[in-house]
Amino acid sequence: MDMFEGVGRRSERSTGHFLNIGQHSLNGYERKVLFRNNGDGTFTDVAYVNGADRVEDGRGLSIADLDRDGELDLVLRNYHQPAQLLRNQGGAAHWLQLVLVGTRSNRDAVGARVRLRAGDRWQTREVHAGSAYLSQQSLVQHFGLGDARHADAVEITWPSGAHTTLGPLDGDRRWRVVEDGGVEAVGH
Ligand SMILES: [Ca+2]
Ligand SMILES: [Ca+2]
Repeated sequence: MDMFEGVGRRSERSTGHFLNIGQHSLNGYERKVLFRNNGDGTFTDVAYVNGADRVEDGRGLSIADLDRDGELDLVLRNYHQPAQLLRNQGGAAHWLQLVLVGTRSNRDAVGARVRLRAGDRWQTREVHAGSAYLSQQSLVQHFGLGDARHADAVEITWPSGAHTTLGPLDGDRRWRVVEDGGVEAVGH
């Protein structure tokens, strides 16, 4: 997966300006970074070319596909500065999203582990409650498929210990999967 890291330093409460504590600062006017997963164990910072290298005093971060176009967007919560929405206007890569509904497990399926294979590439995601500082990411599990139009296999391990195996599943769709139940497309 790709990673976004919000860094910043405390701004003065009344003016919103950054405090200048000179060389005593453990951080500084750091710009935020957005790491692209190169798929070979390395990452490249692509924040500048994507306009994500913000300098506000960041705190919370939520990642969700807010406009349902298959691209993950970012919501940043800043300290004494307005929140920001970084809307992803990326490329034409394929994707697949899963909404997990627990029955024997908790309804949001928090704790579930999902493995997805597209071609020879495996990806793993886990459903978390609380994903960043004072923040919650979407419970919809998003997988980038790259050039693949579908997922060959999806394996879900539910918190109850139950297993669900699916596939192939068409990409560029959101699928709803019920524990001990069926799977249905719930949107594009
Ligand atoms: Ca989006
Ligand atoms: Ca978009």
